[in-house]
Formats: sequence, structure tokens, C-alpha cells
Amino acid sequence: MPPILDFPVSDWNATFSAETQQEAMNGIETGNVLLFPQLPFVLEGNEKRFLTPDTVGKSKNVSYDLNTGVLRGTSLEGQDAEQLKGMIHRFASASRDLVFRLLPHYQQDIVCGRTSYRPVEIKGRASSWRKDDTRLHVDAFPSAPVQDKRLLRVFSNVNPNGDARVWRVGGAFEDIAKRFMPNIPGPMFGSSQLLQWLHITKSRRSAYDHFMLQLHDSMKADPDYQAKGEQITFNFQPGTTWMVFTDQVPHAVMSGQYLLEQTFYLPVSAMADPTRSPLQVLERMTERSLT
Ligand SMILES: O=C(O)CCC(=O)C(=O)O
Ligand SMILES: [Fe+2]
Repeated sequence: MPPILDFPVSDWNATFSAETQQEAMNGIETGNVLLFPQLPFVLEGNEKRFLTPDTVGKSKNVSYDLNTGVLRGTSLEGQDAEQLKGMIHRFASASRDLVFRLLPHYQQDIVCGRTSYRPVEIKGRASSWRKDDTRLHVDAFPSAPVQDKRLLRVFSNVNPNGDARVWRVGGAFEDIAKRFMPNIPGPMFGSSQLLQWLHITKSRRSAYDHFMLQLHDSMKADPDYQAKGEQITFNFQPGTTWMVFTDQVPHAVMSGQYLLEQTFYLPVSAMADPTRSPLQVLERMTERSLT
């Protein structure tokens, strides 16, 4: 199956036939990227002035929480910060509407997480190997355990200079798990309580979180996998939007500037076929419950 599925809509409020909805859900659950080649997120009024890395301070991203309305990581103040927040908020709600309309099966249970605005050029940006997203990885975050939830993300390239967001997209999650799991030890007894007590994690780190973090690190630390593992390079052109389960599909960003991103959390039980989740793949492999 091709890893990229096209949906030729040009409206964030588009409605989809039952057949298209089914195709999208089946596609995304089997590890495809859903691509909307004609769905630009259009900046309004004088929002184009936010197309500069000067909108962020030391942090690389501006982050926004749709649930609380809190904006973080920007160097802007007052009216400017409010207008930047308005732009990111509009993207957050447009993304949510798109997910609701395309994947109505998830609507009851899906939870909106953070929105990010990424105005810094990826190429040449320094970072430690663990934080280096130019290396293929599946998403897992040390301080933000998901317990048993999926990570679904919507991205939109808003670059005004014609520059694509260049990604590498890897192969099936099962193959990644088969390759790396044999060398990953289980969590230490009592470690999840300790991490939470020390406030290293915001909530309890499940055994699933443990294995996903280790997979993330093992992938990034393996030069042979990075160079020779199954992968394609894909250019996400400006004016396009895409959606993918980033806990399942190996991905790496090689270059690009000016991206909007919305994170969603989906309980595994809300999937059409939970057996396809990374959680259940790992549970079958370890022959134990991981939540
Ligand atoms: O910024 C990007 O294009 C993708 C980075 C990444 O790995 C992610 O958002 O999970
Ligand atoms: Fe990622």
C-alpha cells in the first residue's frame, strides 16, 4: 500500500462521503499519511508579518492550548501576541473540524492537545541526538506520557517562499518493533511512580510509554537504520496539509520553515481496529498488558 493517500478537498469545512471517511480511517490506521494537496491554511489580514523566526524567543516553537487559550514561547507581546494567538487558534479549530468531518468515528473520544507554530528553518538547526527530529523516529515524549492513547497530528505548510517541508517517511510499525524490541529491557519495578513523584513526568508513565520512549531513542541512535532502513523522501509543498498517526509512522523532517501543527490524543479503544495500534502490536510481542 502506498504510504501517502490523497484527498482532493480545498475547503476546511468540506463534507466527506461515507466511503471516503472509511477509506481515510482505514488508511490512517494502517499507517498511511493522509495528504490534502489543495488545502492551504490561509493567513489573513496582516498575519503574514508572523512569517519570521523573530516570533519565537529561545524556544523553537510557539505553543498554544486550545482548551485553556494559553500561548507560550513567543517573543511577541500585547496586541501582536493576541493576533498571533488568533491565527494559531484558527488553525487549531480548523484542524479539529477537519478531523471531525473526515474521521467521525473518532469524534466522541478524541481529545485536542497542543497546537504549535514552527517558524525556524529545520536545516542546520543544532540539537542533541535525542531531540534531533531529522532522524527517523516514532513520537514519544519523556515528560508527557500518553498511557494508552494514540498520537494523531495535523500539519500544514504555510511557507511563503515556495519551500517544501521535506520529510522522510519510514515503514511499518511492526517491522520497527521487530527490529528494536529484542534489545529493549522492560521498565524497572517502581520507576513510573518514582518519575511521577519527582515530577519528571506529568502523569504516570505506563509500560507502553516506557517501550515507546525506548523505541524512539533506539531508532534515532542507530545510524544503520537511519541510512538503510525502509523509507521514502516526501516533499510536503507549501499550501498543503497532512495528517498521520506519528506514534506509528516513522518520520523525520529534513528541511523546511513555517509549519502549523495540531496534536490529538485518541484512546486505542476508539479505533475501528485497535489491533493495529502500536500498543497492541507491542502487547502481542511482549505477551503482557502494557497499560
Ligand atoms: O516539524 C516537523 O515537520 C515534524 C517534526 C516531528 O517529528 C513531529 O512533529 O513529530
Ligand atoms: Fe516526530
